[in-house]
Amino acid sequence: MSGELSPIDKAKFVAAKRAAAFVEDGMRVGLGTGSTAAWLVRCLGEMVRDDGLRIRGVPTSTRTAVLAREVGIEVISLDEARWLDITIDGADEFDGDLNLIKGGGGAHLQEKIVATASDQMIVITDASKEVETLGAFPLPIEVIPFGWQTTRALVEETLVSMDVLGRDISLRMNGDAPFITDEGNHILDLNLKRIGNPRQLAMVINQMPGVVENGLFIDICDTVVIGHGDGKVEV
Ligand code: ABF
Repeated sequence: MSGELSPIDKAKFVAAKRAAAFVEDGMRVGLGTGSTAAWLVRCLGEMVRDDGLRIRGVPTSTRTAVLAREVGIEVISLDEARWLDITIDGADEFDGDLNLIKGGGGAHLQEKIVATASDQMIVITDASKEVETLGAFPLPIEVIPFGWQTTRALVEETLVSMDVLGRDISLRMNGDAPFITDEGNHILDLNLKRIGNPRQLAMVINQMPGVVENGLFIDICDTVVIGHGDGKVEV
């Protein structure tokens, strides 16, 4: 499956392969979104096909659901599963406390619901996503389309009152039209540069009317599996 891969794909693949070893027969598994999580879904599909692994997967996006079915994983909804044994997903940034920024792929709402409903969350990543302080990657906020410009203004005012330095906020686009999430919402990307207090920021942002969910994952991730281009893996 891995063939001749570029170093970055090799790093993602080996992280996914290592994380797949955490999955045991009979588990209900949250399936993340993104290119790294796609490797995981393919690895699990191979284990289902070749090793007889029996799992039920809860995808965190439409595209992951399509891939999971394609590779032969039984797909169920979160409400059918109710609770999951494990969720494995990618991330855009992680820090030394295992706090994350997610949502670069536009799926952080479902990803956070699924990860929170799991006994454990494992993040799979390459080493480039490790940071001392979160925030170089723009923080995604999912907002409802109604009054999104008013919501953006409120987010901006709040950042000013919190003395957050970067306040560049953009509506995520898909070509000429606003990007639409699986839940029919828009995404605002906050270019903050540095998030001094991610816990506080996550709480404040989520209190605003119009905001559905932010991409900060605080105290949700239990383990990070880091893949390297030479095939080495750190857990
Ligand atoms: C998902 O996919 C997201 O939360 C994150 O934004 C993105 C990471 O993508 P990739 O693995 O392609 O870098 O995990």
